[in-house]
Parts: sequence; C-alpha cells; structure tokens
Amino acid sequence: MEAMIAEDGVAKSNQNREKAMRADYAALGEQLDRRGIAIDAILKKVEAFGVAVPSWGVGTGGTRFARFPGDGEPRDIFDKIEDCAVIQQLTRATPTVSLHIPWDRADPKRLKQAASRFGLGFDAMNSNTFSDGAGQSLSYKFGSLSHTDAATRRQAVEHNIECIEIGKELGSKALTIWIGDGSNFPGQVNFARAFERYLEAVKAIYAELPDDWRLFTEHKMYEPAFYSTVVQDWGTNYIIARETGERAYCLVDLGHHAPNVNIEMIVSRLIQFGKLGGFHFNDSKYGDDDLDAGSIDPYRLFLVFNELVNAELAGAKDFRPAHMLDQSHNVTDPIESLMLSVAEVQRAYAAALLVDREALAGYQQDNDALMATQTLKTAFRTDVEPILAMARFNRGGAIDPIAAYRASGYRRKVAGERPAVASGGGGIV
Ligand SMILES: [Mn+2]
Repeated sequence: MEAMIAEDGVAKSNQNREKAMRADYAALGEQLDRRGIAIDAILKKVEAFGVAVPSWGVGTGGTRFARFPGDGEPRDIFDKIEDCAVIQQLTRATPTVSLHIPWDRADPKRLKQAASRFGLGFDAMNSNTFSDGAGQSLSYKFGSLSHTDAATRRQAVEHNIECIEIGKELGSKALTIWIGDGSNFPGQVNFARAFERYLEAVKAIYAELPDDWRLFTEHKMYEPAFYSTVVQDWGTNYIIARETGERAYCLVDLGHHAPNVNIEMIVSRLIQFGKLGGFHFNDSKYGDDDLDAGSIDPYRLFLVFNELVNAELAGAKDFRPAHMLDQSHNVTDPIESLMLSVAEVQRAYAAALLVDREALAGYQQDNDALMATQTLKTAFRTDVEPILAMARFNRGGAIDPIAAYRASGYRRKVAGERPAVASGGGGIV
C-alpha cells in the first residue's frame, strides 16, 4: 500500500505522544469501568466506524460572492484521491471516497487503479443536474427531473443512469440524488405537477438500479431556488422513498433544514419506518452554511448519534445508514478540516455509545425529565478523545492527525507540484 505521508514521520509524531495517550486511555478506562462500561468494547466499535469523504470536499469552497483558492489545490480527481488518501492514512476512518459526476468524470479503470494504490474504495455516486455541464444540449435553468419539458427530464434521468453505470464499474453501491429544482416566485411552479413529474423521473432511474444498490434522495428547503424547492423537507423525502420502492431511502444533510428544526427527531422517525438511508454531516449557524461537522453545535450531532446508537442496539430493521461528510471549506486547509470533522463524527458516536440506556428508559417511564436529560449529558460530557486517539493509533494512523500532517509539509509539497487552476470543482451540494 502506498502512503502519501512518510510513514517514519507519522511514527515519530506518535512516539512523542504514545505514553500520554496510554495514560489518558487507562484513566478513562477506570472512569468508565465505575459506570459499568468496558472501554475496549467502545474502542472496537469506534475502530470499525467509517465516514466517506466527498471528492469535492478536498477543494476549497466558496460563496456566491467569491472563492479564495488555497495553495496546492487538487487539479483533478486524481489529485483529489491523493488528498483523500492523506485523510485516510492519518485518521483511518475514511476508507471510501464519494464521487461527483461530471466533476470527477474519468476512465473508471484509472479511477479504480488510483484509489486502490491507497486501499480506498468508492462510496455513493452523486449526480449533478443542478448545473449545466459542458456540451450539454438542454439547460437545467428551470429544473431537471421535474422540468416542464419532457426531453429535459429525460436528459436528467439519463445522466443519473450514467452515474449508476460508472458506479457499477467502481464498486459503488448507491446513488445520491439532490436536485436544485424549485421556483423563485409564488405562482412560478404548480407544486403538485412538478412533484408528479419528479416522482415519475425518479421511478425511471430506480428501474435501472442494480439489485444490490440503494437510492438516496436528499431534501433541502431552499437554495438555489429561493421560494420553493421540489424536495423541500423530510416529509416529501419520505413520500419519495415510499412511492419509489424498497431500496429507496432518505438522505439527511444536517444543513438542509430550517433553523431550530429538531433533526434528531426526524432521524428517529425515518428509522422507525425503515427509510433512513444516510447522512451528509456538516454544521450550520444560519442556513445551509456547510461548516465543519460539530463546529457549532456538537450537542446536536451527539443527539443525532444518540438516535443512531439506539437503533443499532435495538437491532432496527434494515438499519445501515451511510455516513458522509458534506462541507465547504472556505478559510481552512480542506484536509485539516476534514480530518477534524471525521473526529467530531467519531466523537459523537463514541459518546452516544456511553449513554446508560437502561437508566434512561427507567427515567422516561417515570417521567423524570431531569434525570433523563442528565443521563444524556453525562455521556456527552465524557471526554472520549483517548478512545479516538487509540483507535487511530491501533489502525496505523496518527495519534494527532493535524500535528502529523503539519509536520509532514504535505501542503507545501503539493503547492509546488500543482499550479493553481481556475476551478477545482469545489462546491456546495
Ligand atoms: Mn449534501
């Protein structure tokens, strides 16, 4: 297996930190032992946990006002795969990359080869009918899968089928559809007819889905359409999954809701009715900000994972949610942001595993609101960093990924090899 960062550099970085990490792990182990929790069992689960990195995440993002490119940005999908390999090498928690077509269009054989150099696989395929690709005959300015024009809808369906075909060669097992369709003015669109056209188009895509694939649809309440979107919320998303078929599921992007929406409750509902497909993790303060996961509201991320762990332990039917990051890095080195975000997602998972569920069920039964909420807080407040560090170390990664990355000089090195390009395909999905 090839390594993007010199192995001896990572080993040196770990050497300086191993003793302290082991002491912290032992102390946490003692503390958890008093609570009746075996730390090694939690460690095992964290070690087995993975999050996919989106190819577009390693490019610098931007806003509609400007984009400020960083040094050594990936020029194409092959540079992006190398950056993803850095994240996997140091965190050991991102074994797959999620591709976006057409941004990552390339010979599938070469793509597979490039990823296998680093032992990386491919996660869900992402289609794009929210912008016009080069040489595309019909425009998506007024929509794609729900467009009033049948030929435009057909073109969008065919693009999604092409994504499936590429994904089949890469070993992907899912297609994620997010559309920009909607309207900017009241009266512009007939809500019911647009949704009818959308459902018909999604069913046409679903008909081409291989038996061992899943279809994920992603809702978003606004943007790029500002008055209405066709797939605006989880209710509509649930209807789509139910109407489309058994292998159609809802994808929850944490940034695609109105402020104050109780996302963990949506997660619970989708689990209860067997339609939770997966996540796009990120964080937000005002809207679809695409900030780093856990950077604004780590408690909400924990509460989402509390629902996931609850379902995992209860053996919920058909429960195997896909985990992916979907963020826009405007002012940080994307590799650093992604490595920290992976850790935030793992942290939420590890902390959720610490919830005393038996006690919680008792407090819920007795209507003891104070103790019920304290039960969650006790788990959330536990510093699980030694577990995350040990998981990375045991699997050959870095105890402190940011320190190891900065010491490696990777960004400086690629800045010299990759001349700046006009567009690295960084975007917000
Ligand atoms: Mn998303």
